[in-house]
Amino acid sequence: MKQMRMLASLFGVALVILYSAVALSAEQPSADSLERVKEKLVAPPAVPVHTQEAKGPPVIVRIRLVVEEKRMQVSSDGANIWALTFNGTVPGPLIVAHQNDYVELTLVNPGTNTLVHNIDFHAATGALGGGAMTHVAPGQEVVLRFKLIKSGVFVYHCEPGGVMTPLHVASGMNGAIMVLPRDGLRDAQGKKIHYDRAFYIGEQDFYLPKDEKGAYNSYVTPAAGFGNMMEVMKTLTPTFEVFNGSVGALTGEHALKARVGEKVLFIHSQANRDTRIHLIGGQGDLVWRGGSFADPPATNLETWAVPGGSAIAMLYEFRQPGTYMYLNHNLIEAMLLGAAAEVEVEGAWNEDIMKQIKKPGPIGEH
Ligand SMILES: [Cu+2]
Repeated sequence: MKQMRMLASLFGVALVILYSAVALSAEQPSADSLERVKEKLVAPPAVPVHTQEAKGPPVIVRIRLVVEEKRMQVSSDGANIWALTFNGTVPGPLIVAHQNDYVELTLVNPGTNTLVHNIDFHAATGALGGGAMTHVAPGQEVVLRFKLIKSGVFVYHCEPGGVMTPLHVASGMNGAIMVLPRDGLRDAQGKKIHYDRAFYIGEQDFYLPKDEKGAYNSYVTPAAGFGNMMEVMKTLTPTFEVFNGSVGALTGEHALKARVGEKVLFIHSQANRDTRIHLIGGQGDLVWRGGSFADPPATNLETWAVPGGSAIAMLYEFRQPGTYMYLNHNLIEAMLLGAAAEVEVEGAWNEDIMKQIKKPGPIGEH
């Protein structure tokens, strides 16, 4: 009898173990066996080489982000900052993957740095977007894998905790990830749509302390400037509001390039502060409001909001050649603080869409 009971309880234990194993494999299939693909990250506004539609089953996208604390010029009048960066640029590189892929991130904090950093992916689920699992002191690295369960464009940023979080984010430590639907993008009618090129623009608010004479301060270490920087931050008035790290980073010889007839995808992020984007001489053909690719895009918007802490995508087909301005349509921030880019578009002028009937000249009869 005693033996029977023991056998029964052993059988019960075995059943529980078997059931748990089945339940575990049914609910949480292991990603360990998936193909691992290395993604070569590039400096914005460039985007990494990618396919718009997934070419098969989900993969593990391997990326490497190296934290670089570096001095950067913000404008030609001496404004500078100890930028806290992912891979040396503000914003950090755009990551591209597809829904249901996994990201395997190696976050490296070299021993030459001075601060603890981590990363919060708005595209990740749980543990503060990975922030709770990725704190790395100088000289450490960490590897995190997370599944991309939702499609869209999302911000990532450093999030060490407390006042360090806004200090690091406002020092440039943010970027974006684009999670494409597996079968690519669709327009407002649900028809498949392809883009011919893509640009990543990260808008950044900087809060730079000055001395009594009005000259910009420079500091020996990032932390040495934090106290003064916090005083400027509390005014909620940025000293600069720039695209891709500095005034003029995307204008003049650094202007973005496109051709008439091309569909261009603009990915725009702002990790901290609301902005509103406008293309002078055009309209947003398709705007994925809030960055979600699961919702139909809005059409023909003159200006589109990018709430602080988000990224959005806008697709525009250029119909006329010339130099376009792409800017934050708080025009004070665009023209006085730096939030403007240029797009140089080549091609033939379409006189049906616009024609100068009379050149500027003396006032008379027409
Ligand atoms: Cu950081």
